[in-house]
Amino acid sequence: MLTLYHCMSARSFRPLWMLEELQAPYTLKMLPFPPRALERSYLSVNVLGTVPFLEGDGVAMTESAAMCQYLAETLDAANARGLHVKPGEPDYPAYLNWLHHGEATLTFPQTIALRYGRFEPPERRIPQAADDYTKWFLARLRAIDALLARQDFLCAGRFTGADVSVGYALMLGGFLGLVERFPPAIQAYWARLQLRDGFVRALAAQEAAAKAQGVVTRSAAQG
Ligand SMILES: N[C@@H](CCC(=O)N[C@@H](CS)C(=O)NCC(=O)O)C(=O)O
Repeated sequence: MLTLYHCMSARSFRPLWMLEELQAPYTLKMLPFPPRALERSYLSVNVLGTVPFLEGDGVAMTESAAMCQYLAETLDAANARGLHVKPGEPDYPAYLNWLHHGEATLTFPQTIALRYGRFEPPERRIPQAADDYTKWFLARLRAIDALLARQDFLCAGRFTGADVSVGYALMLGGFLGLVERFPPAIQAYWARLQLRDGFVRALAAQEAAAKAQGVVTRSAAQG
């Protein structure tokens, strides 16, 4: 069975959401944030000290977008849930693009905004960096805005792992207080994603696991 190491609403929410969409069995190990400082023993599991870490059945992965792709491909071989877009489908290139866009283009600037606006002690904060990278993130929403103005999901005419990857960046945008600054099509898309059973179950799963494992239930990103 797969084990997912997770901090409340951190990027590890991506594979957690995927596991819930797929209704797959898994073990959820909750960690305080940042584990590198607050749970030093975790470094012997993942030398980077980051979450997510997915292990079991020959798996040892540290990248959330790659996990979305891996889980969709391997846990739903018949693709009954449609979360994976196969190489033969016309939207396969778009699928890979948006899957990686969620982390590489959208989440990257958010983490700078969070670090220099919120996580660092006050004397080390850099308001200009936080502000600039918030604007960077909002400007990078332009590409998905153009798409979502004319379709419900990012690609293939259905909900896929790419929506989980990008959806998590929007969730983090919510923690940064930016939802009102999302363009209307993205606000509507984000509202739709939050209604999904898989998303609701993932929220409940992390809450229940945190309580059971004695980890605080508030995400560090919520400030
Ligand atoms: N590119 C990686 C980034 C992983 C990452 O940096 N995770 C953050 C949480 S959102 C983390 O563990 N930060 C704690 C630290 O850097 O010590 C992914 O998409 O999974």
